[in-house]
Amino acid sequence: MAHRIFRFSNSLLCLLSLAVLCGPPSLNAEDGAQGWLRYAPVSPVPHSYEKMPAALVNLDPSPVTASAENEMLRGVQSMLGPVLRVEHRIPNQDAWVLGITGELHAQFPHYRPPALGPEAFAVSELTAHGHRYWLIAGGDPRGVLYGAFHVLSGIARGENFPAIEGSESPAAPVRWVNQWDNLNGVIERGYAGPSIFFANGSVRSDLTRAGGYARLLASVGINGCTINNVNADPQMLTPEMIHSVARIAGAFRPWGVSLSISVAIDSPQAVGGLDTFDPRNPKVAAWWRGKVREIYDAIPDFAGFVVKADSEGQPGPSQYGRTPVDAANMLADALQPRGGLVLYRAFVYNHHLDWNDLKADRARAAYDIFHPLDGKFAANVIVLIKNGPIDFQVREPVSPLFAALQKTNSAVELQVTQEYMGQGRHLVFLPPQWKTYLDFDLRANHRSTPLKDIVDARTFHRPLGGYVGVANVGLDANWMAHPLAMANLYGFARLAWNPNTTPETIANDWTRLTFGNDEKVVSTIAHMLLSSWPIYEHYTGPLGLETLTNITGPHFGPAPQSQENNGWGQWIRADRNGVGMDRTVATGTGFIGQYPPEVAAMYTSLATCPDNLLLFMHHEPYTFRLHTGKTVIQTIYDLHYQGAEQAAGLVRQWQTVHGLIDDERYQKTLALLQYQAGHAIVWRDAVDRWFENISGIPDDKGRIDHDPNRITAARMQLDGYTPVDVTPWETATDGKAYVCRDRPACTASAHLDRPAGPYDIAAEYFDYRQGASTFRLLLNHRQIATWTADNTLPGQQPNGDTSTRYTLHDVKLQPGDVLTLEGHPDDGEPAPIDYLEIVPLARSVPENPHP
Ligand code: GCV
Repeated sequence: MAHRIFRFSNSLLCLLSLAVLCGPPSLNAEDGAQGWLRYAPVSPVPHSYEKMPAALVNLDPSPVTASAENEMLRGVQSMLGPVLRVEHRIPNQDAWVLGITGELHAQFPHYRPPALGPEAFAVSELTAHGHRYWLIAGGDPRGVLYGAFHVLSGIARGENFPAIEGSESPAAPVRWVNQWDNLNGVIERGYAGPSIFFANGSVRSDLTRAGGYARLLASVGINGCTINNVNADPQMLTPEMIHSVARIAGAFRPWGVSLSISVAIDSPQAVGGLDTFDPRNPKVAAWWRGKVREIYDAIPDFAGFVVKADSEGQPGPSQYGRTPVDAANMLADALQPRGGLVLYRAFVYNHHLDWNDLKADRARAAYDIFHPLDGKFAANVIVLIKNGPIDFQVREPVSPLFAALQKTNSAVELQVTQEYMGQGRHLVFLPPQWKTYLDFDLRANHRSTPLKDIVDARTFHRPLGGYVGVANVGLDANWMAHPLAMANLYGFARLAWNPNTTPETIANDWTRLTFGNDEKVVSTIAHMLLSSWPIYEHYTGPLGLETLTNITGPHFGPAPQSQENNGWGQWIRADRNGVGMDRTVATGTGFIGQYPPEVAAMYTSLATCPDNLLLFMHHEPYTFRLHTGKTVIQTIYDLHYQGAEQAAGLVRQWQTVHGLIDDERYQKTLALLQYQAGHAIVWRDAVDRWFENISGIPDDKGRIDHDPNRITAARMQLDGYTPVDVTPWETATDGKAYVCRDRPACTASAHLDRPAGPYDIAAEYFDYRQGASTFRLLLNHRQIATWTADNTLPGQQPNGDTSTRYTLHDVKLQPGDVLTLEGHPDDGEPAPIDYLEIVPLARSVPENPHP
């Protein structure tokens, strides 16, 4: 084994490849459908590829290694030019050789591979009979496939072959994505179009996208996909549906992605004709055993069930006085003979909590319910625990349940779809957040026990563990709506494969695969990705306040008050004197006491509790000084201004890659970043107003509602526009929007008295999901801009979900100019407006809507 030089034995191929390789990088329009598997021509070609073998042999007969073989042919041709020649036995010339370790060893007796377990791979070069063979060895067919994708990814990122050599194995056996797809084709918390699996109550006839999804997943080592919503429809278990779902499993199979489904625990009653779903009832257990047999008859490699029960209105074992153990073990018993798993979600809580009870705490629920059950779950049950104790907020502490289940398999559930994180409209790269959780040392049993080691099943020596990402890709061409959001799916998979991968590596690799290897592009986009989570946290819910979004609505725009005074338990307990949940043992809900002692002590002490979780753990006066020396309230104000500025900075950074990437993805991303910059201002203003109002403490910089550049509708001359109350009030100036009703058009005009010069003019209006109002901006009665409010934001009212900014750049103004905003309502959308903002050019940032 040794030499690292490839040799194309066929000089024609070499010429062909050079022709491809020497061309300029492609800037053709791209819609993102290829994800990170673009296989764009590599230029310049790393030296080591100039002598790459021209032949390929696959020693293994399985469909999964056939995918590896086809992928190698496709990738090498697309990136480097030559069409590899397929051989059926080891040729008497240099060749790529794919196979399971034993198969390779049979051909090359002196091959000494590292011990490869299931799904592991090794890539190496071997010299035999005077030829060089590039071996992609797998511990099993999946390993071969992962090895092939590893090689192709290395080529795409411009790596030399030596850097691609080596062996890898996954950190944990369960690396699944969940889809929250409903049978009607709507995806709960999906932001990229309808389901790729279902439409109108059945499985889609065209499953091309399902196969494409499995290919993407396999390329980053994901080995399972749960195809339907955890709020499961019992219809999933009808014989017809099982038969149809088998087609999806067929689309996944060549990629080594096993199919699983979410099941409703009341299915025996809902579709099985029984009069009960009591898990201790033998009839019920027998029904599930029969159902499992039926499933395996149709899908022999079925992976198992995901269960959400006794949660948010889902039926559960508590209806019969039974526990999660009763329900999980009954299912596990049915699945066990076929090797199936039960992923039983710990997301079980009472959403009718008593807000007046200062001891009540939703964060306690998972631990309180599941900790007493430790050691009672069957060996093929995995308790699936959300990363934090609430619900995928912008920042939470790690769930203490992970440290408490020491005799039970556990897996971490992360959310790839950005439910609380901007919903495919805000750039938020989540691997840095996930890494914070995975690296967090829970100090179980006074030892180093980072979360990643617990779910990798190492800490407590469990047979099973892993990672589940709620992905929710949809039929949109680019899978996740925002062109940069696929970085989250990629990043989830990279961390599930190896949780020690750094966010920097993930950002860098994804950018290279998605946008090419231009160093300026890579450094700019990677930097944007890596800075995006803190930016979003700054302008939404910093200091452990959770996201502060509209939790009783679509979870998108700002609505801090929605956290309070209801049974959902996402309280921040803000009042005139202070803010935050007291979760201490001494005076609060006792949640902190669920952590192992060292972590509990760290969160209990104000001296050691980190600022970024302070208000999750403690109720403090607004004047409390953080470790930074600044007060809580001023920090809230300042971070919101900082975050909005930084969001505007993302636009400027993106503009520096103009011309260096394809225009289609450039323009789409630009529009989204401009929208985000505008929405960050909406967030900033709403949250800061709300806190100024409740605390009674003004911003020490006097910024809130005192922007000298703003002309609110109330101060303009109105023709037809009338005020309406906005709920929540803080999402519009003085709690009012101005709407145009019963008229074809209305106007709001302002006489400007600005020094002559160039300005950016921003119009803040409300864009409902339905209706496409048209706006015109007129300067001295001459139109200078027009746009249509045709975005599909989640709302039909003027509020923080719909407030949107349009900016016209570089307008020359003179003292005495008259600026008019004219709105034309459409289809029930009354062309609602809030204000105009006239910003001297040097200070302004571009922010247009219409992603
Ligand atoms: C699928 C949150 C989401 C729900 C989701 C639930 C869950 O409450 O808002 O849409 O339901 O989490 O994870 O089960």
